[in-house]
Amino acid sequence: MDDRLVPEQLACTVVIPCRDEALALPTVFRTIPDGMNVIVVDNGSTDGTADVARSLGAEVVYEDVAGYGAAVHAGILAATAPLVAVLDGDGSMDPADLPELVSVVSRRTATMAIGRRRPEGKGVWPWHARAGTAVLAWWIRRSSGFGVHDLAPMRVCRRDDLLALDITDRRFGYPLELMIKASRAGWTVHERDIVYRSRARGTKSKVSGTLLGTWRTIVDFAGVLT
Ligand SMILES: Nc1nc2c(ncn2[C@@H]2O[C@H](COP(=O)(O)OP(=O)(O)OP(=O)(O)O)[C@@H](O)[C@H]2O)c(=O)[nH]1
Ligand SMILES: [Mg+2]
Repeated sequence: MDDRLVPEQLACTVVIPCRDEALALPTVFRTIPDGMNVIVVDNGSTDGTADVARSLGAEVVYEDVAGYGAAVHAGILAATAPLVAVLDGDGSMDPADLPELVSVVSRRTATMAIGRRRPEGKGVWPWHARAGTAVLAWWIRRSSGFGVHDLAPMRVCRRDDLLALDITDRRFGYPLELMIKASRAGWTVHERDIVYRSRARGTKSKVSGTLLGTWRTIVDFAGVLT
Protein backbone atom coordinates (compact mmCIF):
# COMPACT_ATOMS: atom_id res chain seq x y z
CA MET A 1 0.00 0.00 0.00
CA ASP A 2 1.19 3.52 -0.77
CA ASP A 3 1.31 5.35 2.54
CA ARG A 4 2.54 8.70 1.28
CA LEU A 5 0.58 11.68 2.53
CA VAL A 6 -1.51 13.68 0.10
CA PRO A 7 -0.82 17.44 0.03
CA GLU A 8 -3.86 18.28 2.19
CA GLN A 9 -2.47 16.10 4.96
CA LEU A 10 0.74 18.11 4.91
CA ALA A 11 -1.13 21.43 5.09
CA CYS A 12 0.59 23.13 7.96
CA THR A 13 1.34 26.69 8.99
CA VAL A 14 4.89 27.08 10.28
CA VAL A 15 5.15 29.66 13.07
CA ILE A 16 8.61 31.11 13.66
CA PRO A 17 9.05 33.46 16.62
CA CYS A 18 11.89 35.83 15.83
CA ARG A 19 13.73 38.55 17.63
CA ASP A 20 16.66 39.87 15.65
CA GLU A 21 17.12 36.84 13.41
CA ALA A 22 17.54 38.67 10.07
CA LEU A 23 20.89 36.99 9.44
CA ALA A 24 19.53 33.52 10.23
CA LEU A 25 16.27 33.54 8.25
CA PRO A 26 17.70 32.92 4.75
CA THR A 27 19.18 29.61 6.00
CA VAL A 28 15.95 28.65 7.73
CA PHE A 29 13.85 29.32 4.63
CA ARG A 30 16.09 27.23 2.40
CA THR A 31 14.50 24.01 3.66
CA ILE A 32 10.90 24.96 4.36
CA PRO A 33 8.94 22.01 2.88
CA ASP A 34 6.77 22.61 -0.18
CA GLY A 35 3.19 23.50 0.60
CA MET A 36 3.79 24.92 4.07
CA ASN A 37 3.15 28.61 4.66
CA VAL A 38 5.27 30.53 7.14
CA ILE A 39 4.35 33.16 9.71
CA VAL A 40 7.26 35.04 11.27
CA VAL A 41 6.26 36.73 14.50
CA ASP A 42 8.28 39.77 15.41
CA ASN A 43 8.06 41.92 18.50
CA GLY A 44 10.86 44.33 18.86
CA SER A 45 13.50 43.32 16.32
CA THR A 46 15.83 46.14 15.37
CA ASP A 47 17.78 44.35 12.63
CA GLY A 48 15.19 44.29 9.84
CA THR A 49 13.93 40.77 10.63
CA ALA A 50 10.43 41.60 9.33
CA ASP A 51 11.69 42.89 5.96
CA VAL A 52 13.92 39.87 5.45
CA ALA A 53 11.06 37.52 6.39
CA ARG A 54 8.74 39.20 3.90
CA SER A 55 11.35 39.08 1.15
CA LEU A 56 11.60 35.32 1.73
CA GLY A 57 7.86 34.91 1.27
CA ALA A 58 6.67 34.81 4.87
CA GLU A 59 3.68 36.54 6.34
CA VAL A 60 4.82 38.81 9.17
CA VAL A 61 2.77 39.24 12.31
CA TYR A 62 3.65 41.88 14.91
CA GLU A 63 2.97 41.28 18.58
CA ASP A 64 3.03 44.12 21.11
CA VAL A 65 3.86 41.98 24.12
CA ALA A 66 7.51 40.92 24.29
CA GLY A 67 8.49 37.29 24.88
CA TYR A 68 8.77 33.90 23.18
CA GLY A 69 5.34 32.70 24.37
CA ALA A 70 3.65 35.93 23.28
CA ALA A 71 5.17 35.57 19.81
CA VAL A 72 4.22 31.90 19.48
CA HIS A 73 0.66 32.55 20.61
CA ALA A 74 0.21 35.42 18.14
CA GLY A 75 1.45 33.15 15.35
CA ILE A 76 -0.92 30.34 16.29
CA LEU A 77 -3.86 32.78 16.32
CA ALA A 78 -2.90 34.00 12.84
CA ALA A 79 -2.33 30.51 11.42
CA THR A 80 -4.78 29.29 8.79
CA ALA A 81 -3.93 25.61 8.26
CA PRO A 82 -5.44 22.89 10.47
CA LEU A 83 -1.95 21.88 11.61
CA VAL A 84 0.58 24.24 13.15
CA ALA A 85 4.32 23.82 13.56
CA VAL A 86 6.62 25.91 15.73
CA LEU A 87 10.37 26.16 15.44
CA ASP A 88 13.12 28.64 16.22
CA GLY A 89 14.28 31.13 13.63
CA ASP A 90 17.92 31.17 14.68
CA GLY A 91 19.13 28.54 12.20
CA SER A 92 19.67 25.90 14.90
CA MET A 93 16.87 23.66 13.63
CA ASP A 94 16.14 22.35 10.16
CA PRO A 95 12.60 22.69 8.74
CA ALA A 96 13.39 19.58 6.67
CA ASP A 97 12.55 17.68 9.87
CA LEU A 98 8.96 18.97 9.78
CA PRO A 99 7.27 16.54 7.33
CA GLU A 100 7.98 13.55 9.58
CA LEU A 101 6.41 15.33 12.53
CA VAL A 102 3.47 16.50 10.44
CA SER A 103 2.91 12.98 9.23
CA VAL A 104 2.61 11.69 12.81
CA VAL A 105 -0.12 14.22 13.62
CA SER A 106 -1.87 13.87 10.25
CA ARG A 107 -2.15 10.13 10.67
CA ARG A 108 -3.29 10.66 14.27
CA THR A 109 -0.47 8.48 15.56
CA ALA A 110 -0.19 11.08 18.33
CA THR A 111 -1.84 14.36 19.27
CA MET A 112 1.48 16.18 19.10
CA ALA A 113 4.81 15.35 17.48
CA ILE A 114 7.92 16.94 18.92
CA GLY A 115 11.61 17.04 18.14
CA ARG A 116 14.44 15.81 20.34
CA ARG A 117 17.56 17.84 19.64
CA ARG A 118 20.57 15.82 18.55
CA PRO A 119 23.53 18.21 18.37
CA GLU A 120 25.71 18.09 15.27
CA GLY A 121 29.23 18.47 16.59
CA LYS A 122 30.80 19.67 19.79
CA GLY A 123 29.92 22.93 21.50
CA VAL A 124 26.53 23.21 19.81
CA TRP A 125 24.58 22.81 23.02
CA PRO A 126 26.22 24.30 26.15
CA TRP A 127 26.40 21.86 29.08
CA HIS A 128 24.30 24.03 31.42
CA ALA A 129 21.44 24.29 28.93
CA ARG A 130 21.65 20.57 28.25
CA ALA A 131 21.67 19.68 31.95
CA GLY A 132 18.70 21.98 32.63
CA THR A 133 16.78 20.39 29.75
CA ALA A 134 17.56 16.89 31.02
CA VAL A 135 16.27 17.68 34.51
CA LEU A 136 13.06 19.26 33.24
CA ALA A 137 12.48 16.45 30.75
CA TRP A 138 12.88 13.93 33.58
CA TRP A 139 10.35 15.89 35.62
CA ILE A 140 7.92 15.97 32.67
CA ARG A 141 8.33 12.21 32.14
CA ARG A 142 7.53 11.58 35.80
CA SER A 143 4.55 13.87 36.05
CA SER A 144 3.01 13.40 32.61
CA GLY A 145 3.98 9.91 31.53
CA PHE A 146 5.15 11.33 28.18
CA GLY A 147 8.30 9.51 27.05
CA VAL A 148 10.12 12.74 26.24
CA HIS A 149 13.75 13.79 26.51
CA ASP A 150 13.51 17.40 25.37
CA LEU A 151 11.20 20.38 25.84
CA ALA A 152 9.40 20.28 22.50
CA PRO A 153 11.73 22.79 20.80
CA MET A 154 10.14 21.90 17.45
CA ARG A 155 6.53 20.76 17.57
CA VAL A 156 3.50 20.02 15.42
CA CYS A 157 -0.11 19.64 16.49
CA ARG A 158 -3.62 20.64 15.49
CA ARG A 159 -4.30 24.35 15.88
CA ASP A 160 -7.71 23.80 17.52
CA ASP A 161 -6.29 21.33 20.05
CA LEU A 162 -3.55 23.78 20.97
CA LEU A 163 -5.87 26.76 21.42
CA ALA A 164 -8.15 24.63 23.61
CA LEU A 165 -5.27 24.15 26.08
CA ASP A 166 -5.39 27.88 26.86
CA ILE A 167 -1.67 28.34 27.51
CA THR A 168 -1.06 31.57 29.43
CA ASP A 169 2.74 31.81 29.74
CA ARG A 170 4.05 34.50 27.40
CA ARG A 171 7.76 33.98 27.93
CA PHE A 172 10.06 30.97 27.95
CA GLY A 173 7.82 28.90 30.24
CA TYR A 174 5.45 28.34 27.29
CA PRO A 175 6.71 24.88 26.20
CA LEU A 176 6.67 23.61 29.77
CA GLU A 177 3.10 24.79 30.34
CA LEU A 178 2.17 23.20 27.03
CA MET A 179 3.48 19.79 28.13
CA ILE A 180 1.75 20.00 31.53
CA LYS A 181 -1.60 21.01 30.06
CA ALA A 182 -1.31 18.51 27.18
CA SER A 183 -0.83 15.72 29.70
CA ARG A 184 -3.85 16.83 31.74
CA ALA A 185 -5.92 16.98 28.55
CA GLY A 186 -5.03 13.38 27.72
CA TRP A 187 -2.87 14.13 24.67
CA THR A 188 -0.42 11.61 23.33
CA VAL A 189 3.06 12.79 22.36
CA HIS A 190 5.51 11.29 19.90
CA GLU A 191 9.15 12.41 20.05
CA ARG A 192 11.59 12.03 17.16
CA ASP A 193 15.21 13.03 16.72
CA ILE A 194 15.89 16.32 14.95
CA VAL A 195 19.19 17.95 14.04
CA TYR A 196 20.50 20.74 16.24
CA ARG A 197 23.16 23.14 15.01
CA SER A 198 24.82 26.30 16.26
CA ARG A 199 22.63 29.34 15.78
CA ALA A 200 23.47 31.38 12.67
CA ARG A 201 26.63 33.44 12.86
CA GLY A 202 26.12 37.02 13.89
CA THR A 203 22.84 36.38 15.76
CA LYS A 204 22.46 36.54 19.52
CA SER A 205 21.10 33.95 21.92
CA LYS A 206 18.16 34.97 24.10
CA VAL A 207 18.47 32.00 26.44
CA SER A 208 21.34 29.68 27.02
CA GLY A 209 24.13 31.82 25.61
CA THR A 210 23.95 34.44 28.33
CA LEU A 211 23.68 34.26 32.11
CA LEU A 212 20.79 36.72 32.10
CA GLY A 213 18.96 34.63 29.53
CA THR A 214 19.47 31.45 31.54
CA TRP A 215 18.27 33.21 34.71
CA ARG A 216 15.14 34.57 32.99
CA THR A 217 14.34 31.09 31.72
CA ILE A 218 14.69 29.58 35.19
CA VAL A 219 12.33 32.26 36.55
CA ASP A 220 9.81 31.53 33.75
CA PHE A 221 9.96 27.76 34.37
CA ALA A 222 9.54 28.27 38.11
CA GLY A 223 6.49 30.43 37.41
CA VAL A 224 4.88 27.59 35.45
CA LEU A 225 5.74 24.93 38.03
CA THR A 226 4.38 26.84 41.05
N1 LIG B 1 9.22 37.48 18.51
C1 LIG B 1 10.03 37.08 19.49
N2 LIG B 1 10.83 36.03 19.30
C2 LIG B 1 11.64 35.65 20.31
C3 LIG B 1 11.66 36.31 21.56
N3 LIG B 1 12.57 35.70 22.35
C4 LIG B 1 13.08 34.69 21.61
N4 LIG B 1 12.53 34.66 20.40
C5 LIG B 1 12.80 33.73 19.31
O1 LIG B 1 12.53 32.44 19.80
C6 LIG B 1 13.45 31.50 19.27
C7 LIG B 1 14.18 30.83 20.43
O2 LIG B 1 15.04 31.76 21.07
P1 LIG B 1 16.57 31.42 21.26
O3 LIG B 1 17.29 32.63 21.70
O4 LIG B 1 17.09 30.72 20.07
O5 LIG B 1 16.47 30.45 22.50
P2 LIG B 1 16.93 28.95 22.65
O6 LIG B 1 16.93 28.26 21.33
O7 LIG B 1 16.10 28.36 23.73
O8 LIG B 1 18.37 29.10 23.20
P3 LIG B 1 19.75 29.39 22.46
O9 LIG B 1 19.52 29.52 20.99
O10 LIG B 1 20.59 28.23 22.81
O11 LIG B 1 20.17 30.62 23.10
C8 LIG B 1 14.38 32.29 18.34
O12 LIG B 1 13.89 32.20 17.02
C9 LIG B 1 14.25 33.72 18.86
O13 LIG B 1 14.48 34.72 17.89
C10 LIG B 1 10.79 37.44 21.71
O14 LIG B 1 10.75 38.09 22.75
N5 LIG B 1 10.01 37.76 20.66
MG1 LIG C 1 17.99 28.81 19.72
